[in-house]
Amino acid sequence: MFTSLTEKLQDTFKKLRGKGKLTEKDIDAAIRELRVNLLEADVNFKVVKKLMSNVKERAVGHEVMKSLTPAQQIVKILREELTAMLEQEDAGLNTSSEPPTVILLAGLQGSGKTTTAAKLANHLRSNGHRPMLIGADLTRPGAVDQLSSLASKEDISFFSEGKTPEEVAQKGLKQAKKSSNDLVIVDTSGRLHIDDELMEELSTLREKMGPSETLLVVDAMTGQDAVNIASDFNERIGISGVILTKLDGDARGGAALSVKAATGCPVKFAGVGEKIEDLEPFYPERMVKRILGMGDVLSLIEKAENTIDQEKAKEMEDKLRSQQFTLEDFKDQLHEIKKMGSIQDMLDMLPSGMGGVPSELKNLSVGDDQVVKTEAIINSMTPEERRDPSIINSSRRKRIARGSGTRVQDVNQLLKQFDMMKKMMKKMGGMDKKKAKKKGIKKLPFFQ
Ligand SMILES: Nc1nc2c(ncn2[C@@H]2O[C@H](COP(=O)(O)OP(=O)(O)OP(=O)(O)O)[C@@H](O)[C@H]2O)c(=O)[nH]1
Ligand SMILES: [Mg+2]
Repeated sequence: MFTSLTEKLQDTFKKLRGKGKLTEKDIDAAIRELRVNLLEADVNFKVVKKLMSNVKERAVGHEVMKSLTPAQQIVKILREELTAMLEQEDAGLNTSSEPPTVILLAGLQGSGKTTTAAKLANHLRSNGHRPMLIGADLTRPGAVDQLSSLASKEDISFFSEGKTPEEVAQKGLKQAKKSSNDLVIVDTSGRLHIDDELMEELSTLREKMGPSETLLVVDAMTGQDAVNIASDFNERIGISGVILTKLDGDARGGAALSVKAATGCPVKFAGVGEKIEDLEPFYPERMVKRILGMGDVLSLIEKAENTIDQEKAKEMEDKLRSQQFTLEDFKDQLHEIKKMGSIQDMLDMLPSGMGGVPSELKNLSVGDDQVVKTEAIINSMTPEERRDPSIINSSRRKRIARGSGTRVQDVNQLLKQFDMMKKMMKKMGGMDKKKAKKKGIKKLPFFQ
């Protein structure tokens, strides 16, 4: 993603790096280069102009921090200006106070509407919604089947009955009400170009459905075209936001950097691959970090969170709340933790102040070996022992160690860790859900 722009920017920064103090001439030269970098990345020229004038003003002015080299200073300013440019207050999705909320997806042919519809449904479901997908693309043969098979693969409700797009959508909405889906996502047909027929179809759908969101799906790789398409759609039917797809294949970044500034439409989500989980909310800071080549730890964490089996997490949460967390569940959970990397990674996501995370727990490594060992130990226990570890006396410990090919110390350690984990969970499990969410505990897989 953004590789060519990032490389160019880094080259420009490298040239500045050796300098102890930047003169106005150095800054001018750097800004000229940055301008070329951005234009080559297909960033809208008006956006580049504004951005560079802001950077220059601040770089030449008195804003110099002692702790930074002049080159770092420029990176810092550019980073802040880019972030400010991408920042949007209206980034979240609007929902209807009278469910089901309607989300209408629009866009040109092949932009990624159908794929994005399924990704979005999956994303929203993991945020607690009960979405239904409505296939209202009756133009392209196979379009309905494409969405229906994505839906059934992911076990998402699906509807597509009717002769016209609006009939399908309206019937779908009725069905959603009946089956208590709180949200519908309507996939519509695409065209090669913006034409009157498409606009009419979409306008009718908007009128009849009263969507809370009309989201334009655009291919980020088309750069400036994406900006023009967004402007046109916005003028003709009015859109509430943009979903940029195929950012994973976009080396230049022009669309990501320009759409908001050039059209005023917020970018709400980014498609970053072909798989169902490859959709993320558009976070300006992260985008900028990626563009400037600063890595993106946050996104990685979030990805890991989303790979966690949602249903299992829900089940786990219920068990935790009712204090029925057993060693069997602990064993299952180990696999989830492993997906995160380590238990340390998971615990690090707890808000500080939740406190009292015992160091023994922190040190619990969850490499493959450890998981295998822990599983072996738990497998060697009787169902009764798994339910109630307090009955595991020293002779039972010996038997379990023998049975699992481990040492008694290993069994002891596991039991101790389990006990602590349970205590910690109890503390959180007792908290009401809202409070836990507020404290950020929802980040813990159990609380998703
Ligand atoms: N790499 C990548 N591919 C994507 C992304 N989003 C969609 N695609 C691919 O783009 C192609 C077109 O996607 P569709 O969802 O069928 O596009 P559409 O807008 O519904 O197309 P029409 O219904 O023909 O208008 C598919 O091969 C998708 O897998 C993305 O974020 N990254
Ligand atoms: Mg489609």
